Amino acid sequence: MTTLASLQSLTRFLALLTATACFLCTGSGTSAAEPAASAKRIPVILDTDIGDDIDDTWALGLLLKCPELDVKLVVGDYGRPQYRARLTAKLLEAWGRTDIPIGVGIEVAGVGGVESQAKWVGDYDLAKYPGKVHPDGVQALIDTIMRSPEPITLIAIGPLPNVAEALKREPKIASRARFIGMHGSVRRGYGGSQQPAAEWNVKCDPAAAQKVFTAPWDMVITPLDTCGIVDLAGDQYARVRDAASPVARAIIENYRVWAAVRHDLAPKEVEQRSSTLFDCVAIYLAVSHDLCQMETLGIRVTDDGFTRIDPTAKTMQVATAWKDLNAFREWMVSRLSR
Ligand SMILES: [Ca+2]
Repeated sequence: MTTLASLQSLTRFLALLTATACFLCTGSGTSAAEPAASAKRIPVILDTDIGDDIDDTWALGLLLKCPELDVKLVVGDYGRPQYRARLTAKLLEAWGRTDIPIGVGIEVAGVGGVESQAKWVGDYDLAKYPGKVHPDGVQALIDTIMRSPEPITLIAIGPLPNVAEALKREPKIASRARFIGMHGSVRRGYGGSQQPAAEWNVKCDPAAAQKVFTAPWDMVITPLDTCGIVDLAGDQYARVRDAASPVARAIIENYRVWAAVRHDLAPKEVEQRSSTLFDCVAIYLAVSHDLCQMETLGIRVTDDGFTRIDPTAKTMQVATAWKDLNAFREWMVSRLSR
């Protein structure tokens, strides 16, 4: 008995020693902004309504500035498939990232508004994109997830017709991917309003959102509560506006073109601040949750596009507040401006 007790004691001591060594090696203070060179990269797919609001263009640029993430595919969602694919292709070509495949999303009838970055896209010919273009972007999304040896992180930053269609064609994708979305409005609405809203990405296609929000995958969302109050101004904005990197330059060029078409901001304002950068928070959540207050909540999508807390609904991690919004802005600016 004495020998056994000693052995158990020694085993416990060795386990403690190992745990301590692991803690010291990984470092509790490792910064999300400075990933270890040896860290394994996370395979991701971006599903985006790029070309409508300008924040998707910022988010795509930010995604490429995250060495933690390995982009396997970018698919345009919510209709206008050729416009979104051509804009994505021209950006990726400008950024020297034509190794990234592009998926052409499904057509959606009745998508209104104008193609607000069409002037920047110009006469770009998608057939000349040096990388791979998948005419059936939904199938490419399914195949990329199903063929991946490790789980894919699907980052969705627009309405969800593609993702709902993918779940319909191949429900098994939900067991082989995790979902991170810029969706919903839980306790806050637009601009920090106390009144939750039917958030655009959900409201455009509530049935698609219901399908995605009930699929059996791990889900993380940034609703308006966190993403709806993110913008850049002053010195932080100027650092991106004046940065020499191709990513920053193309983002600002597109922002100016977009603003001239949309008239959301006066030309003078465009030189002083960004619009709301909702989608950039979803990119951040693929890298880290440290700067957000995360809650595990049951979320139900209503038929009119609201996202209500409901303890009987599927649970997900929800970024409901910022622990340090300015640190997030700094994280974003340091990446975009380098
Ligand atoms: Ca978007």
